[in-house]
Amino acid sequence: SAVAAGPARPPTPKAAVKVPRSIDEVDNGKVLGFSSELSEDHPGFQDSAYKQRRMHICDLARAHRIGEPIPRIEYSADEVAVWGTVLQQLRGLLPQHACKEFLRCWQLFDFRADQVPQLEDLSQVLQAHTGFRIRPVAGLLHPRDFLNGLAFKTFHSTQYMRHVSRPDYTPEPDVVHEVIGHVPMLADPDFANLVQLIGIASLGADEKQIWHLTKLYWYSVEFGVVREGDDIKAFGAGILSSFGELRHMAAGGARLEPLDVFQPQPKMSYKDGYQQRYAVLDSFAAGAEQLKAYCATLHHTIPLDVRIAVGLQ
Ligand code: HBI
Ligand code: FE
Repeated sequence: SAVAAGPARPPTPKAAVKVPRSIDEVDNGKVLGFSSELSEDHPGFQDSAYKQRRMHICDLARAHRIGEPIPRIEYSADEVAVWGTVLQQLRGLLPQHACKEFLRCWQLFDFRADQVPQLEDLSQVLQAHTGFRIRPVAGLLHPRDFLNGLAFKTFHSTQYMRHVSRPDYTPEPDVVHEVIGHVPMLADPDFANLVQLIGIASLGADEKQIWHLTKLYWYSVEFGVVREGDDIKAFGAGILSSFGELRHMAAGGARLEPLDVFQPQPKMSYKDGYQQRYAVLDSFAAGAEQLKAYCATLHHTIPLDVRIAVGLQ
């Protein structure tokens, strides 16, 4: 009866979201993507030597600790050939279709077709320009951990190569996507600031907010385009690192809509070919202003020491 049940209990509070106080507290072990077995739609599914190689590189990532240099990988001739093929193809399209920030930062890196860049070297360049660092990871990281890492100016990057049978395609992030798509942009201060703000918004965010931020990340860092006068240029890594997607963008293959971080974002599509829609920024500074305003509407509190650690006033 009501009497025997005693006074009503306050509703059980939702499990508190853990806010990491430094990058060491961001877990890089919860990987959502492919396990060692891959799956039927992965180009390396039937190639046991490939799976072993990929797992070996993933194991190195799992063993890595912040502060240690990122292990150098001796890439095989096949792996270098894949890298070289993609680099050569993209070199034909990027000068015309990548944003000016990308092209400026690209020159810092001096990529060569006969050598896969080492994450440790790239991380050093980024640290010198924007303070961003690279942390190796074994695959698609849990969105909360991935986004939290950005708050601490840490970009989690895979280090294994896509399968040699499909230089133009990968169903998961790989070192080509990270190095060509993400790394140069992270050397640009305005872009780096925007990315860090997405990360800061994720600290202590609830699951719904994490999902919204995942979509904002998708429609900006992965598939964003930016206005340059009358032109539209690519800054999203999913465009910059894909010959097909770049041509699709250049041909006006997707509709363009201004990015509005307060609006619900469209469903993301990973698998059905090229993007049907790109979100447009007027500039990275304008995108950052929007994100700051969005952060101010999030009602969770970030502990003071974390606010200081990430440079929030
Ligand atoms: N993990 N390694 C890696 N690379 C990404 O680009 C990535 C990720 N985990 C989640 C993720 N991207 C997005 O779904 C957003 O949550 C940011
Ligand atoms: Fe990516």
